[in-house]
Amino acid sequence: NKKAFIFDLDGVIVDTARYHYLAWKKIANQLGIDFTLDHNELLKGVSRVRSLDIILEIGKIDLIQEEKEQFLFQKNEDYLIYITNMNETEILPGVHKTLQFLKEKKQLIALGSASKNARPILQKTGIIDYFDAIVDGNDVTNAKPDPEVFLIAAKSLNVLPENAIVFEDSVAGIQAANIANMTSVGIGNASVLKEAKYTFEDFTAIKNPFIEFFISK
Ligand code: B16
Ligand code: MG
Repeated sequence: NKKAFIFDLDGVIVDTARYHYLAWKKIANQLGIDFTLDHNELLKGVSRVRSLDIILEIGKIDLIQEEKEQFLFQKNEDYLIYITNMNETEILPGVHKTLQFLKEKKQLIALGSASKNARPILQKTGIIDYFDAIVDGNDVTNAKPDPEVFLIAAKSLNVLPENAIVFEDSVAGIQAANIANMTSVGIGNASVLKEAKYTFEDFTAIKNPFIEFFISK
């Protein structure tokens, strides 16, 4: 059975989750909202538009559409500055080794990210050629926890959802993978990613036998 290994981007392949956080925190502070790391968990994996709405809900603030668009624009401008000089050193530990191993085993690899900035990041970090399919925020209408992004990725590789394995750092993304009937693998804190089928601190903790287990399933 053909398998697909679907990677989220932010917080899984690269530590851009930190840049998203800094850019949103600046906006929250401008709005007088005390924005914590716990709040930030709610934003992970969620689209840009939905992220702003969550921040406004936290602060119980109503904005008119023009004001929202201004903040969305500012968020992305600040984020783009953070990612301008990204390079291969920002690939998270163990990711390269895992991608390499999957390629050696002739497995299909996809990206399933909510971000509209995914492609330039894969290019800057030099790993774009590993991916047989790239599905990102420009290709979907429904944000995670909706499974759309992962379902499109599996479909474009001609792989059934039950034969897809998703690596995710966000609660919304784990939920999306579960709803899609895929195997969810949480990357990060197991007490946050409780709904994941498996959880690992990072990719250095994922050993080859774990991957081989899915390949042979
Ligand atoms: P952008 P992922 C998500 O990427 C981030 O986790 C989330 O924090 C961000 O708001 C979203 O992308 C949209 O990103 O503003 O660049 O379009 O984790 O799904 O790779
Ligand atoms: Mg993520």
